[in-house]
Amino acid sequence: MNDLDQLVQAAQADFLQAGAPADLENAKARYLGKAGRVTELLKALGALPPEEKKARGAEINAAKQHVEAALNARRQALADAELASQLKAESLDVTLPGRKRGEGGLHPVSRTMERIEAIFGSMGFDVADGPEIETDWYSFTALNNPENHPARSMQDTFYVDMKDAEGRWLNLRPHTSPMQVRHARAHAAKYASQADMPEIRVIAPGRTYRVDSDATHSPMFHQCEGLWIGENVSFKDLKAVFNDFFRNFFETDDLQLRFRPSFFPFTEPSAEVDIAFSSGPLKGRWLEVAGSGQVHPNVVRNFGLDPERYIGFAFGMGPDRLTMLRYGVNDLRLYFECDLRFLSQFK
Ligand code: 2U9
Repeated sequence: MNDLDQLVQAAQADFLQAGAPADLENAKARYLGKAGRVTELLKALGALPPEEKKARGAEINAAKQHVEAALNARRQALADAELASQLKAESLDVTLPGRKRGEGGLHPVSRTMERIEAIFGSMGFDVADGPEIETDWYSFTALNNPENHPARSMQDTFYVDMKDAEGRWLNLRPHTSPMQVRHARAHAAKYASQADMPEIRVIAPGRTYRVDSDATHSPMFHQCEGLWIGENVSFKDLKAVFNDFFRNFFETDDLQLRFRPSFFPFTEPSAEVDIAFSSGPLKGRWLEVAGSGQVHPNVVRNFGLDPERYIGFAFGMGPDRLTMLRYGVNDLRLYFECDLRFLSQFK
């Protein structure tokens, strides 16, 4: 093997050793750079006698071409390896199923609230909205609760350690009645002459708070109350409203309604309302679903209306419980656990 063959072999081995483009360029300089081995050989040609120069020059050039070919081959190999590893790192399996965007849904209690609003809306009821932090007057006094009524106690009602601008203690409303008082007072105040005042027909759905927490009670729960006040509104109308409402809500006519005498400070007479289905899983059981009554004259007076002229009824129900009955939910705590296995059933 002559010196040129050895040089080509050495260059090929060096280039193969280079693991990165920068190493390869350094190796190239050792052969083809200004002071590289091939360049030195070409420079040495000048010292040869003319008759040897041509043949030796041709041999060196042939060797140089082999070195350049080895260099280019290694460059290509390194570039190919780089591309392959890049492709591997960014690999995309186009056969994988697409990622779906999760589809949300309303909470079952929100669905019930919307359902209640829609059904009462179809019967001509407005929907009232109002503050969850209330004054004593709206939560209790306006509703004919005596000063010493137990509902006012700290065992039953959450108080806020703060008074309003007029020095009245604030509480988290224990029912949605304050909204109806506000609505009724605003309604009455709008009509200077009560002669042309339209009837008050309103429901008040929303969050309510009581000091109560166990398997069937949550300190935050929902209520929907309703109020219908006019010059000639009677228990007969209340019965018709409930009949329509519960048949619509539970989507069945297989349903009986029962009124049981009861007591509330804000209504007189008062009644609890039970329903019983004549088919289905709850067949034959009386279920308490609402409270109701004829609005107490003192409460009507607190609306700013004359109780000798205006009369009507009010009712209250618990959307949390209505949701349990409608969907067969057996544990109140499921509402608050944010478990998608439960929630995704209500889409
Ligand atoms: C005004 C006057 C009277 C609302 C009424 C009830 C009877 C009642 C309970 C049912 C289930 C509360 O969520 S619950 O536990 N409610 O029994 N509520 S009458 O009476 C009113 C409302 C507003 C101005």
